[in-house]
Amino acid sequence: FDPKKVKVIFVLGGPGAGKGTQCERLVADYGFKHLSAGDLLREERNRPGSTYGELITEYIKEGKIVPQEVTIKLLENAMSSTLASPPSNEVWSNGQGRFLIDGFPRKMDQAFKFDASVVKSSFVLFFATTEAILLERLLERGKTSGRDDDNKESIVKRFRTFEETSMPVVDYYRKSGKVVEIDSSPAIDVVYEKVKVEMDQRLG
Ligand code: UP5
Ligand code: MG
Repeated sequence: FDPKKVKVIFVLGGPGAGKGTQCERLVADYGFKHLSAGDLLREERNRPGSTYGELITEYIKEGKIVPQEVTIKLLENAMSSTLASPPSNEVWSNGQGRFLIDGFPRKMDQAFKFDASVVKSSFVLFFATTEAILLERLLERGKTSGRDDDNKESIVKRFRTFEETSMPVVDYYRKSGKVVEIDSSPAIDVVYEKVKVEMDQRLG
């Protein structure tokens, strides 16, 4: 597809930081197409006949990053099918697409590959809060989410991967001035108000 026709915003932050929650609101107010890398991986794992099912299950439980080829392919496919049948809203009808890519890139090789071969992001929304808050949110969600990584053992592994592997990506984009950091400790509405201010400044 033609990268000039789309605007991509990466949404990063630790496990449970509120990426998905804030993206949902942005979809409603700004006409974004929301693509969560984690959701795409979980869908692929559940797809009958998927070659990668077992691999994805194992990586997610261990909080490790699935090899980039798999994730980038899923994102590219999802972007292509969105462009083939775009959401019916004003933004997309004007021929300009907007994507929120949630939970990606979370490893340097993914960042390099996606920037070079798919499309460069306009900026990065980074949700930051403490591990204590993240843990509380994830354990609470784990009571009903059915996600097999919402348990204490997997959560601790996800935290470690985030610090060691994903924070370097945030710092890398920070050096090029692309990171918009938002404290996601307060209530959902309070966080979203801040997100909107940043969006309005950048999207015009
Ligand atoms: N909540 C949210 N905001 C709140 C607030 N301000 N105040 C109070 N509560 C708040 O929120 C989490 C929970 O907190 C919810 O119950 C929510 O109501 C509440 P959510 O919006 O779901 O947070 P999010 O940041 O989306 O958390 P998520 O668990 O989805 O983050 P992860 O990054 O861990 O999960 P993801 O699905 O992105 O990835 C899962 C796994 O997939 C990874 O660990 C990895 O193994 C694999 N993966 C890859 O290998 N490669 C990739 O590129 C991407 C993923
Ligand atoms: Mg999420």
